Amino acid sequence: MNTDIARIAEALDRAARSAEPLAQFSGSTAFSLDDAYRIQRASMQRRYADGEHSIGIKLGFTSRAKMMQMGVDSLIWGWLSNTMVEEDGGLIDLARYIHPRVEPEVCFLTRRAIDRPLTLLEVSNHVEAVAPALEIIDSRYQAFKFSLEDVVADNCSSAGLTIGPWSSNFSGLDNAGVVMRLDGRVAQAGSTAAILGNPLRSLVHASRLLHAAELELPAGSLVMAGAACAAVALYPGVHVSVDVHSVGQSSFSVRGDHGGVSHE
Ligand code: OOG
Ligand code: MG
Repeated sequence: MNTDIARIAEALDRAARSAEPLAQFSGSTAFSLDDAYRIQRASMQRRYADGEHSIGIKLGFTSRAKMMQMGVDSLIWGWLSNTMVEEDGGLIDLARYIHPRVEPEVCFLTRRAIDRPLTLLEVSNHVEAVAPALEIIDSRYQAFKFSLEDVVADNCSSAGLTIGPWSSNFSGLDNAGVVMRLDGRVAQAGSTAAILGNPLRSLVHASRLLHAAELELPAGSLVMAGAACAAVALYPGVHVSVDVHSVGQSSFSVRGDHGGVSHE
């Protein structure tokens, strides 16, 4: 299996860098969920070896809307690296993505290291700030189709993100309205309550998952809580914004001059 882990990690890393999709692995090479996380770490190690560094983690499938959209029903997590951050309010080039989708999220900034399983009460003491965020997910698999093991191996489709201004207003975060607009029209709307009943619960789950993996997350890390609503495909020229009630806004525009080349 070790050679398979290295081989699959390399293929996924190459697919991400070249923006060329590949076939799912789980159909041909069966691997366990534990092995999928090993592949994820091995592919991130390749990026770190080339000078990238981790800035935190993301949770996936923390809402019913996302589970149903993708046909996957387990909470998953992956790594965020410094090169994934796109400028808030900036211009995004689709050329570095395969078939990107955008989804509305909230992002947390940790104040203390997450080094043990935390309760919901304890989590608040570990968080410095919250921000509205947009996550750009981009599966490295053809047609954005995958099994649970495939998507975990693929670092949970992590590809890009924008983070709006940090806020220390946590009141009402358990049921804050979320609206994502494409070119000013509402594309997805919901509530942060859709994220495990309270997005702070994403941190509770993160603390347990990190502990089980014998990992610690240093203070000053980002944690993306997972999307409250389904993801929407990006296209050249579109302007995307998210508004999280009482937290704030984040937005970006996609360059209009990329031909929208499909690799499928
Ligand atoms: C996997 C990533 C899921 C979320 O917020 O639920 C995720 C995918 O949908 O491709 O980021
Ligand atoms: Mg997400």
